[in-house]
Amino acid sequence: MQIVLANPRGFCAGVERAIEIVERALDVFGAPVYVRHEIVHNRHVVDSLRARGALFVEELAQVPEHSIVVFSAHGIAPRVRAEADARGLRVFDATCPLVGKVHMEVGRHARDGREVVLIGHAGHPEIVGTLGHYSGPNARAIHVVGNAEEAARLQVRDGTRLAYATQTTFSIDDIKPILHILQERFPALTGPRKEDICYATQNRQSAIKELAATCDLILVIGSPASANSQRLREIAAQQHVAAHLIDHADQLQRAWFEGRRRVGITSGASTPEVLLTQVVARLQEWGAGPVENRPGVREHVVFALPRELAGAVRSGT
Ligand code: 10D
Ligand code: SF4
Repeated sequence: MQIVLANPRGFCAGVERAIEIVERALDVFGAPVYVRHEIVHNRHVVDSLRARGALFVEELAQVPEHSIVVFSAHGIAPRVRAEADARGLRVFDATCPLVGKVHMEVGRHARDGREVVLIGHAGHPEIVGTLGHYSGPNARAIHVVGNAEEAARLQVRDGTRLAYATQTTFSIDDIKPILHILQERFPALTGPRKEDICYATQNRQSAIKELAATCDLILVIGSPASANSQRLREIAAQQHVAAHLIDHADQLQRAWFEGRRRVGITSGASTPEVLLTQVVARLQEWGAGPVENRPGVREHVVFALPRELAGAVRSGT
């Protein structure tokens, strides 16, 4: 059995930055550093930071006044920032700048009086945060649409002043029929010049599609809460290739590999490379052959630390 690795895979620039923010905050201020929500949706990352003194909470009410708190990469609604300020918390915001860009778009639509279709998965923390940026007298004129059926059923107040925005990790294939239906129904629909689906999502989804075309089994390494990892598994399955999402090597089942000749492996944007290395090692213990690392798009995106944290790192306070 051959092993083929997708490229690019694993950490994106927003995840690298978010993890570094927690690590630098721990270096400068010591434990505990509170983190609102999992900094990224990966169990290994969260457990490692917890071992260093990060305390993960879902609500700021769980954070003592005047503590250090980091907001997760998925972003927050403005009311969360206001609550942090009211409680005297020192905040370092790890919201990915590309999620922040969608927040700004949605805020602008609200100010300009446009109704918004937010294409994404209802209840996901990124969507919850983005919804919060649509405020003002029109606050209820934003609608979450997750699939073509919901797009066909959508009722809006004024289809002539309608815009869309998307979750950054949505599927580049699944968005097409949704947009097609919306554009047919609401010809005046406006949107971002390019969809809000980020570069890292697009590159990982293209790479898995290419991989699935030549493999008879796909493994995606990522945690169940990770939307972008879930999308990678779905894209492989949509190509009629057996595909499993696993958190770590111990979840591998020998029966999956019977009769398989070429297994493709990738990892979500929040998955550390060490987890993939462990999966490859386990498959090789079970008799797999050498590893082919597929060529792919090179990513050069790097996001700077928030200015307040960079300053604190320099001064030590
Ligand atoms: O669930 P998800 O794919 O949105 O998040 P995860 O933490 O797995 O990956 C990073 C992606 C972010 C923060 C959304 F942009
Ligand atoms: Fe940012 Fe994209 Fe990574 Fe999300 S997946 S953290 S939007 S770079």
